[in-house]
Amino acid sequence: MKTELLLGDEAVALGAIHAGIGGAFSYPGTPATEIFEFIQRTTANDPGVSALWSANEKVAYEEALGMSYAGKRAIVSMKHVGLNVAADPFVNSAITGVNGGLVLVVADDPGMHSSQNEQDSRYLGDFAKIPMIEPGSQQEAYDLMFEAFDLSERLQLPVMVRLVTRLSHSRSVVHVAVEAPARPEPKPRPPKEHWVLVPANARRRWRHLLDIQPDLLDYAERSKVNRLVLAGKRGIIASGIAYNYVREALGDDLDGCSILKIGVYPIPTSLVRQLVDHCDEIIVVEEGYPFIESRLNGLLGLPGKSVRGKLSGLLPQTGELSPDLVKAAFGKPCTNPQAQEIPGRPPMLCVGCPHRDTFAAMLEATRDEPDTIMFSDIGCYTLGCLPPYEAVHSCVDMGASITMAHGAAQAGKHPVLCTIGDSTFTHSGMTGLIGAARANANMTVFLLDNSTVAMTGGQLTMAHGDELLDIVRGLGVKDEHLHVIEPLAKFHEKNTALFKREIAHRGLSVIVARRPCIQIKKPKKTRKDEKAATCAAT
Ligand SMILES: Cc1ncc(C[n+]2csc(CCOP(=O)(O)OP(=O)(O)O)c2C)c(N)n1
Ligand code: SF4
Repeated sequence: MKTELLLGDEAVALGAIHAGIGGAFSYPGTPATEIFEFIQRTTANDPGVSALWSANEKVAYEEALGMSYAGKRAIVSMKHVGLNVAADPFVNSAITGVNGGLVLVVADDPGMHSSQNEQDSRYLGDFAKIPMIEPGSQQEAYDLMFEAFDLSERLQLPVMVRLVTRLSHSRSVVHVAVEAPARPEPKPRPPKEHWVLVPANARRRWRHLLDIQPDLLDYAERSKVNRLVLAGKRGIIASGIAYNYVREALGDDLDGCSILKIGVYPIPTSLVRQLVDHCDEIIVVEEGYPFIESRLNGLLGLPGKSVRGKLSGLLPQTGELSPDLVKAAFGKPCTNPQAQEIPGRPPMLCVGCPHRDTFAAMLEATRDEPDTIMFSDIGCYTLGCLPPYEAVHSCVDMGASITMAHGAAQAGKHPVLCTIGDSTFTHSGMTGLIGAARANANMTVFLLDNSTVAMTGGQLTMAHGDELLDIVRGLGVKDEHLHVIEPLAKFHEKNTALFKREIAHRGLSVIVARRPCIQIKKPKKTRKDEKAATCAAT
């Protein structure tokens, strides 16, 4: 073994490489982005591993599933809301089953450091009825990837590994293998009707998934990761990274408590029962929603026992946990100097950002139309909601700008504008534009082509420049109302005049605002050149 200083994301990535993956699939999203980036960097010269960004999370999941069906191990990684996008293949792949090990790594973002919500992916894993692994440290993140792939192949199910921001983005020394073991041979194909979800097959496969649930539970009960220590009458259940918070908060006092550490799901029922039988009081400490606590309480609570955690108000239900919050829950003084308030530093569009010039012209073009609705999407341009522009009136989910604008146009509103970036457009804006073009909806789309996925750190975009334009045309947008502008202050008058004309047009217009993000040195290559670009970089 050797030691490396790794982020939680990197530990997962290295674990996956050492477990013998044939491919990694992902769409950028904080705090999961570094998983894929590490694999892409590390395997750039290894023809046995393919690592290309995907157009969105559903695409990434399906590409990984295809690789698994073909018999190879695959990792697919995404942020928590990405799993909403990938929910359809995710849930159904539990019914078809997998072939080569398929591990889905989802990074949740409690506290919403850079997300639209703080949903807890354990509910989706539970819903799909698959095993889940929740590492509590960078070392576990590395070690448990081997287990995740083995388990996936043994049960022929996808396995979810759940991370949270604090683990994904903190570094620690990790003991890792000196070199990767030989990649496993591709697995032979199972009966092909497993994969064809017509009702007759799907009913059989669904029954099978229900029938193997006891095997999942048995695995969780026996897993070394789930550890029960019986001592005093105060019992603690702590999962994932929250276990470390409990250790830090209680120090030596932990010795007087009984504790169950959970890192593998389904929740190990018999271990929980032993703890509950032994203790009068149980405190549940978990990052995210009160997933374990609500199961423990059921509908009617545990008679004669006190169960406390987020539901009871002992710990907050919103935001991220911390050792200090856990200390407070156990009645200990907060001693961590880091808990001192750090003044907030709100994000803003960079000075010189192309989005600034587009917003400035949009605002001027609609100055006499106070009822204008400006739908938007997710990317750097979302910051246009802040002064001085306040030109972003909605940000709901990726791809929602064009579709919501179409809905408002169908409601008879005018003017209806929307802004969407190049990456969000190819993620899920394109499908909405087909409908808007077919309906010739009375709205103006501003496609902000800055040649990169800026908000998540400047990853490769699927299409930009003329390629993007070709896509827009291919979706049915007519040349008469398709324009390219350069968002620069010196073109402000000209751009504003064009915007006014197109907004007045009763039908669909698309204006592509094309200028690279100033944080990238030159326009990024598109996915077509990705492998070559990656190889050249090493
Ligand atoms: C479902 C989902 N996946 C990923 C993300 C992370 N994310 C936020 S914005 C963004 C893309 C931004 O790129 P683009 O639309 O081109 O705008 P830019 O930031 O370059 O202005 C991504 C991937 C997210 N918020 N939601
Ligand atoms: S990173 Fe690029 S796109 Fe984002 S605000 Fe800065 S200049 Fe604009």
